[in-house]
Amino acid sequence: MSTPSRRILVTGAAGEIGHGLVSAFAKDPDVHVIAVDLRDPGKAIRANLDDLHLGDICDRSFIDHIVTLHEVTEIVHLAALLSTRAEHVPERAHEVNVDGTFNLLRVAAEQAQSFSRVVKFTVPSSIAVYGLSEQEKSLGGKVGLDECLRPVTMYGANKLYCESLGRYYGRHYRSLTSEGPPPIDFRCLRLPGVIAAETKPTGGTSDFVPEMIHAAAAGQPYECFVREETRIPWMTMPECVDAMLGLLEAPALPGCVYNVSSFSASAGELEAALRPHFPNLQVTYTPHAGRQAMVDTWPDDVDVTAAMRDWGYAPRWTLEQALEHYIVPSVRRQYAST
Ligand code: AKB
Repeated sequence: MSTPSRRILVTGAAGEIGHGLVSAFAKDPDVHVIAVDLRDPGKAIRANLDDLHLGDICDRSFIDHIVTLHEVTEIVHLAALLSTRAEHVPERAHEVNVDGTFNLLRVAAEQAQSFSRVVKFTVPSSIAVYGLSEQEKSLGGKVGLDECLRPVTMYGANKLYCESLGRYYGRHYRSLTSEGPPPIDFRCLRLPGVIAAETKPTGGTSDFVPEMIHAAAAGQPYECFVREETRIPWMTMPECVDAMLGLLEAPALPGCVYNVSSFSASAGELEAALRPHFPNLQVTYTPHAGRQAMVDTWPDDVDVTAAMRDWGYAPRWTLEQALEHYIVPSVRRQYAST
């Protein structure tokens, strides 16, 4: 049997995006998937992996060993501490989100140089890189890729820095001395709030929408930790996985960082859209001052035209379509079987 030409290292494979991506990769016989996570990703994900290594991305010799052992050709770096979790342990968040990413970029660059071939490096960023003032937020509308980049959270600051670090490795690495092309093909997707019906989120500040959906399906009341009118952009998990794959598979790109989003909705709009599907839904709003302040600096919506123009990204669903085609049937199925 010939060796698969794509050997992809996926960090954070046990998480929600990891699950979707790994099962998509498993369909391609030309892809060998090597996963890294702190915890065992469970049977379903394990079945789609060629190799699994349990360990910490902050441990450079561990990463170095795996990348060299498998002669990794691509890295999909999903491991991160999300915004709410990161505010509780900001120093640890910096280690994981920044030092971990730096380790991977550094090892990827060494790997590229050893084999004289560019290593593709794809990573999610987040709307948390934005930091709108009260006045900017009050204007509403779509915010551009390069506007209002003043994050107020550790997670947002980490992600914004990693966008720059990736751009450096991808476009400007050792610009004074190096003659060849940069060692990394760096691609970064700035994600909105992502809604997964299969798993309950933890550690994020956009969790209020997925939490409300899961409470609705479980027939439980939901106490929302932000105000009813709190609005940010969203996409569902299948759309997120498709967007990651679209970015990953695209030929050479003019940009490094792209916004994606399917629709913009407030907590109250989601509640109203859920009610026809779950008429007994009970939602109360008890804003948590700290989490509200964080989400208030994130845009209502983002401009996705660069992604549409450069690699054919197309938002798939409106809120109502997302509920009808994915969220409601999937979440119902899940709670019917528990
Ligand atoms: C979070 O809430 O931290 C994430 C994000 C918006 O990146 N879901």
